[in-house]
Amino acid sequence: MQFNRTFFLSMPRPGTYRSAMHDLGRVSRLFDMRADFVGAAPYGSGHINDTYLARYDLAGREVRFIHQRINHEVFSDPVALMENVERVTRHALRRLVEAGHPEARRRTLTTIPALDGKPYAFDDDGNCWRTYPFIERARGYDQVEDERQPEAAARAFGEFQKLAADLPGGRLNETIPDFHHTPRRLDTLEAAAGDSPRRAEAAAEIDFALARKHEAGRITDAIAAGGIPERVTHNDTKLNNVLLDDLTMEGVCVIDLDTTMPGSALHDFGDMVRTMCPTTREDQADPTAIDLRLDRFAAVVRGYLGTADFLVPAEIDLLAFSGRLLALECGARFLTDHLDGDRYFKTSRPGQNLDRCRAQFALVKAIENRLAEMEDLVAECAGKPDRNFALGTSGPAGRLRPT
Ligand code: ADP
Ligand code: GN1
Ligand code: MG
Repeated sequence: MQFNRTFFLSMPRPGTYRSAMHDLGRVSRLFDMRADFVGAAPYGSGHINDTYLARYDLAGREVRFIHQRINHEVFSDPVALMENVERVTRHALRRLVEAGHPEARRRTLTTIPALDGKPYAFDDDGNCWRTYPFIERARGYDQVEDERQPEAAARAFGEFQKLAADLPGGRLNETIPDFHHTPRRLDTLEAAAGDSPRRAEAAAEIDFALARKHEAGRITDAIAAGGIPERVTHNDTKLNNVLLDDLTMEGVCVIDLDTTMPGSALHDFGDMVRTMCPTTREDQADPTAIDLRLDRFAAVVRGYLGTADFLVPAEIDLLAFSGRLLALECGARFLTDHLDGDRYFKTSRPGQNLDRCRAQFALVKAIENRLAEMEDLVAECAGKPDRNFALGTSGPAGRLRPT
């Protein structure tokens, strides 16, 4: 679609505009809640959907749910998306129940049916809504606050991939085609830079990204050549997309399943490195403050390899590189959005996407400086004999520690 960027730059961001207008009491009546709606407020710091925490009264007891409007500008087919979510969550619940997990319904998202029994409902304005039970006594973190978090989160994402590996019923729908096709992301950046009024202020960042074009295809090329297998992957494994237990800091529930679809384990791992290893937050305005914590990287490797015991050597070889690639890809996406007038990612202040981009690119540089050490850490951990833990048995005794 052709559009005039100057016009878009002057428009309010669509997501913000609509958030203010949602009537959650009406949304609640689309679902078979079996409890009385009390109130709701915006919740969380996700960049894409409109998320509300809703309070209900169930015979005098407060129960909480998440109502979420799926961003249909980002996800063009919310029904196909919800078909994936339903398949993956039902499979996860079945496996957890079979394994006798005492908290099966806290360990996976489950959907509350709409009045017609479907796991989603459309409102009169054409918005697609879904409802999840609120996972209590756990939360997501925008940046690492406790050194137990990187290993626990990586372990949970590894378990999620393992659980999804034997998903019955054929290939999942692709909710966003080419989501992690880094070379195409760089092409899109180049096109956005071409006619953006914000091009000059971001010239250094545009050059930084395009100078790395030659290696952007390393993972996609390996997938195309058959060296890296397609798997069911999460594709958005940032730290705040796994809820960690308030007391134990253990990974409780992997959330944000909108991009769970065919993909590469490397993209999931790279996104973990990107969000769990830096010293600062994602939109850190001063990129010189950003560095990479190698101890956190070792923890992510331990947690992930401790559960993801299915990786082939070609995947293991590219794990460290994937962190660098995903930081580059995500930085390029933030930059593209800045050049496009902040239409994709939610922002709360002007220039936030450019700050996010600069932070990612500082991380790319930090990883480039330490890539050899990171590769050594992966090799050391991968070479250990016992990194295979069954679902739900990920206690401290089973953890790998590089010696
Ligand atoms: P987005 O795609 O916008 O990132 P998410 O699905 O990640 O949306 O949800 C946004 C935030 O809402 C999450 O980061 C998390 O804090 C919270 N959240 C979402 N679902 C649940 C849930 N079922 N229980 C508890 N918190 C949730
Ligand atoms: C978005 O939805 P959220 O906030 O968990 C984005 C990811 C980015 C991330 C950057 C569907 O994740 O791809 O890596 O922001 N999700 C989508 O923080 O584009
Ligand atoms: Mg999210």
